[in-house]
Amino acid sequence: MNIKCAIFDLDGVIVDTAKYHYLAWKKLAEELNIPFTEKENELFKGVSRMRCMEILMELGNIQLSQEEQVKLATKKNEWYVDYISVMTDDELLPGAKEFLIACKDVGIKTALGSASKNAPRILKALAIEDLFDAVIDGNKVSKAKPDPEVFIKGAEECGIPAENCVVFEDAYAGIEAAHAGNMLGIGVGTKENLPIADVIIAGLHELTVEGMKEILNDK
Ligand code: B16
Ligand code: MG
Repeated sequence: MNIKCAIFDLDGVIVDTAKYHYLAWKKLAEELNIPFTEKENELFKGVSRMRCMEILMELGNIQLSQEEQVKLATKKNEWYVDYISVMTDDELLPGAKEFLIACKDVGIKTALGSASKNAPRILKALAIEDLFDAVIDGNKVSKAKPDPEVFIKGAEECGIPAENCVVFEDAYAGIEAAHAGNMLGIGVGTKENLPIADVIIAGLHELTVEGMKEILNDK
């Protein structure tokens, strides 16, 4: 496979925003008297805000009107935005910025493919918005991962065919989305959590662009 475009998920690949999502959902869960720990929070990773709200209702075995769900999810988001408003580039995951710069240096296009509607704000806080040729986020897609829409749009905006794109993802549904879009999926995490990934790395600090090209040449 000849790589021409690398598409990156945000939370869990470039930055660890999961801890802030966790704190905000936990605060809401407490208001609703729903037990909520880091274990339940795993279900929320890579999933859209309103789907998270539905999962929270399932966990608490409660039903709320659509209007009430939107109101509570908005409240959660306000707390989340407060948490991330003080975020700095110290919170970039190891090797992420260096890897993006190295891709640019060798002419590999870069795209963001995230479910988060807060992605532009986060990229700005981390001062990495200039390192992406395309930013596709929760504001630009109508179908959530495992649907490939977010990655297909990223490839299109970069002008690269899917067969020359690789996706970096920490969520199982994200690797499924890459495959559904005819792209290879590099799992950021463990083989146990991401058994369907084409390659597994613990983080971008483990990989050089040359190393990635070599691995992908055989795929
Ligand atoms: P927001 P990713 C995802 O980001 C998070 O993993 C997930 O926990 C969150 O619910 C989702 O974004 C939506 O975020 O409420 O900010 O729109 O992994 O797709 O970059
Ligand atoms: Mg993620």
